[in-house]
Amino acid sequence: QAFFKPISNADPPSPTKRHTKITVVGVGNVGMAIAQTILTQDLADELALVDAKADKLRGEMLDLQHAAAFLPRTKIQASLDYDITAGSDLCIITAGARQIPGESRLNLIQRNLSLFKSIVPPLAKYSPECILLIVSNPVDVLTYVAWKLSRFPANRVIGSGTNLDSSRFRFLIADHLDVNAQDVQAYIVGEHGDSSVALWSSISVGGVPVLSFLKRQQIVYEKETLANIHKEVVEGAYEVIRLKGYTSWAIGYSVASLVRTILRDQRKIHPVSVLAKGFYDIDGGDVFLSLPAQLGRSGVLGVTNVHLTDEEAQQLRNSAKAILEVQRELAF
Ligand code: 6V0
Repeated sequence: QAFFKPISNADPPSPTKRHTKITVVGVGNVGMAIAQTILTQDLADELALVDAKADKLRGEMLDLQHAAAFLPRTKIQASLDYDITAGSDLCIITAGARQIPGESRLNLIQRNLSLFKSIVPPLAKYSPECILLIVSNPVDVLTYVAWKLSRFPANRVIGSGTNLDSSRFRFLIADHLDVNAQDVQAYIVGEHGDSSVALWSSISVGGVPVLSFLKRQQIVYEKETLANIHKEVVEGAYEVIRLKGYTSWAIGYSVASLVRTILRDQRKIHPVSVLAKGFYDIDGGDVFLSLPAQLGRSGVLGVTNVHLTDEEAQQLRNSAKAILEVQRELAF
C-alpha cells in the first residue's frame, strides 16, 4: 500500500521537468566539496558517488544522506561498481593521487594515467551521452586522456582548467581595487598551473577596461605589480596545500558553477580546458588547455574571440607547448 493516497482525478506527474543525474568519481576532499556544493545548490535530482575505498565511500554517502532533512531532495547512492552511474548527464572525475607539497601538477601524470584507464571506459559505457568534466591533475593532460579513452566528441569532454585560477585572479584584482569580485571580468587561460597566462589586456570592472582606465588616470601601474598578482594566482594552490594539506572549497564552488551552466544550459563563458588546436594559432597536436569557452547543455558550444596582445598569444602557445611535451611522453 502506498504511503500517500492519491487525490482523485490527479494528473500524472508532469514530464516537463528533466531529471538530472550527476556522478562524482573520487570522494576525497575535492570530490566531497563538489558533491556538497551540488547538493546545497540543488543542481541534481540524483547523485552517484564512486571511489575505490569501500569504507570511506559508504561513510561519505551516509554522512550526506543524513543531511537530507536540511537539503533539497536528491537521491544519493554510492558504489564501487560503475553500474550505479548509468544514465548520468554529467560525470565529474576527481579521483587521483593528490599533489604532495611542492610537487608540480605535471609530475602527477604517470600516477593518474593508469587510474583513468579504469575509470573513463566504464563511465562512457554506462552513460554514453554524458558530459565528462575532469578535475584531477594535471587537469589539461588528463582531459586529453579522458577524451581519448572515452572516444567522445571533443565538445563533451571538458577540464575544469583555469576556472579556479580565474576566480583567484578576480578575487585578487577585486581586493586590489576594493570592488566586488563578481564585477571583475578577468581571465587566466592556458595550462592550469605554472605556465598559465593572465589576460591583462581584457580585464574590465563593471564594463570599464582596467588597464586603459589606470593609464587615463595616470595611475602608475608597474608591470611588476601585475606580474606579482599573477604569481600569487599560480602560487595560491601551492600555498593552500602547504597550509592545510589540500584545496577544497574554492574548487567545489568553481566546479559547481560549471555544473550549473552546463545542466541549466546557461551559455555562460568560463575559462575551461577544451580541445584548443586551431584557436589562437595553437598547433603542434591535439592539446587541451583553457580558453574562454561558452558552455551549455551540449557541452562546449564555442570559444570566445577575446583580443590577445601578441605577447599574450605567444605565452598561450608556449603554454600549449609545455602541455604537449608532457603529453608526448604518455604511452596509452
Ligand atoms: P584525495 O583526497 O586524495 O582524493 C582522491 C580520491 O580518489 C580518494 O578518495 C581515492 O580513494 C580516490 N581514488 C583513487 N583511485 C581511484 C580509482 N581508481 N577509482 C576511484 N577512486 C579512486 O585528493 P583530493 O580530493 O584532494 O584531490 C583530487 C584531485 O583533484 C587531485 O588530482 C588534485 O590534484 C585535483 N585538484 C584539481 C583542481 C583543479 O583546479 N583542477 C583543484 C584542486 C585539486
